[in-house]
Amino acid sequence: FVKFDPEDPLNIDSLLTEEERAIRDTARAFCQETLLPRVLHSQRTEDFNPRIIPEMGALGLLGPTIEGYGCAGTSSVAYGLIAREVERVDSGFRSTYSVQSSLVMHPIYAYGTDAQKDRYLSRLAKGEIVGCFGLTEPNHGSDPAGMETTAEEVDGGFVLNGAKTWISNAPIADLFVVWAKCKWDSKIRGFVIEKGTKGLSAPAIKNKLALRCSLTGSIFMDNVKVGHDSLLPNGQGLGAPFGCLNNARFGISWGVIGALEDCITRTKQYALERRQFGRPLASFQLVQKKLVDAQTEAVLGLHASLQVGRLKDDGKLAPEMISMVKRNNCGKALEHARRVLDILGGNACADEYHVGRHVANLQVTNTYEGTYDIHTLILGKALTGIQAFAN
Ligand code: TGC
Ligand code: FAD
Repeated sequence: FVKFDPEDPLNIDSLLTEEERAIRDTARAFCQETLLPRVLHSQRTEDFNPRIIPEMGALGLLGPTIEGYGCAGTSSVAYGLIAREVERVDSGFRSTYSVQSSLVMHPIYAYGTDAQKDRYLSRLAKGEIVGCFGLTEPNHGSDPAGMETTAEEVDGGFVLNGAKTWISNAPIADLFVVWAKCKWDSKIRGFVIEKGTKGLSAPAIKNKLALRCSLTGSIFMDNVKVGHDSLLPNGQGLGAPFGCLNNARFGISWGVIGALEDCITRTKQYALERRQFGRPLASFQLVQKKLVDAQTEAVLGLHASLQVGRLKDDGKLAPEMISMVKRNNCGKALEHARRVLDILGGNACADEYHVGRHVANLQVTNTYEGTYDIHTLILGKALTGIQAFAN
């Protein structure tokens, strides 16, 4: 037998390439040395540090799976490993990262013209400009098909009207990827709108209970006139935004495990040091059970995401596979982060112990990009052949 390694219980290291391990180590060093020291300030003040995005860009972490345009051209697993390291520090930092990589760079790369790719991708990869992705509306979250935002063709381009809400990065975005129903054929299409366009505004949503390290805002479009070159021509229908969500949901499935792993590491250390009834907390069976249950779910979730990543890169992906790992890993991370939080006793209330912040954040990760229950229904439809979303 080999010695059991509690840091890597099922030896995921042996399933990664040398390049993936190197990328993970680079990301981990950056996140622990540069992001972690800033997290409490951002959490307390909701003050987003804009340096983070160019710092990630300088390390080649942004849009890593894209080929060309200064991007690294990595595997999907490497993208997942980066998300895990970023979210080990905070889900909000990972949100900023995911939106830029999967929800802004990906649609331009997959659905954009060569001119759009040349204009935006390398600047997004360097983090010189920041993007956001507007799908959710005040009246349409889980059912984006009902969106009310419209695009109308006019002389010289399009006019967009509507509102989006709960949009990550919107208040600092230079570039807005916005999804609208086109009046001429009722199909949903993506538009790239630059900051400063007349009629476009993106006020921040303040005083959030969670994800305080990333900025969130609304997008208001009041007769926003854009040229024909703002349309993403190579994607139409809801499948286009869902194509982006597949990538982001995949990254979230890795990221939330990073957050859970951080909760386990911190509460285990606390349990070893804190004594009650003359013994360390770690010596009590109930405390050990909480830690072991959490560790088991974290490692099973990680290996499932690894398998989905490999299938994705081999062209053998079904979107339901992503629903399965997004749903399961977010649900398990929230449940077990909440359970190990108990180990901190009264100190669970203190932000410098970090675990309570992860628990609050994980409620959001269990909600955005399709709630836990929506992914249940996606999988329920695949399992039974019957859709249960609507009449
Ligand atoms: P439905 O009829 O099932 O599908 C409509 C069309 O879309 C296609 N499709 C997909 N294509 C690619 N990948 C997928 N995963 C796809 N899922 C569906 C489908 O084939 C169909 O194509 P076509 O050609 O036949 O038209 O759609 P529906 O209206 O019944 O909706 C079903 C439902 C509930 C599953 C869907 O609307 C859904 O997933 N709702 C959740 C909404 C959501 O995830 N919103 C995310 C907003 S973005 C966000 O939260 C970013 S947070 C970022 C951060 O900060 O990290
Ligand atoms: P609703 O759709 O109103 O759902 C409310 C509840 O009803 C949920 O529990 C849901 O599961 C349940 N429900 C809904 N329909 C059904 C059904 N048919 N059967 C059973 N139960 C159902 N969106 C973006 O477009 N871009 C972003 O960058 C972005 N960032 C976000 C950042 C944060 C911090 C947050 C909180 C949200 C963000 N979102 C973003 C929005 C997010 O995707 C939505 O909140 C999410 O999709 C849920 O939509 P909703 O809030 O309208 O909830």
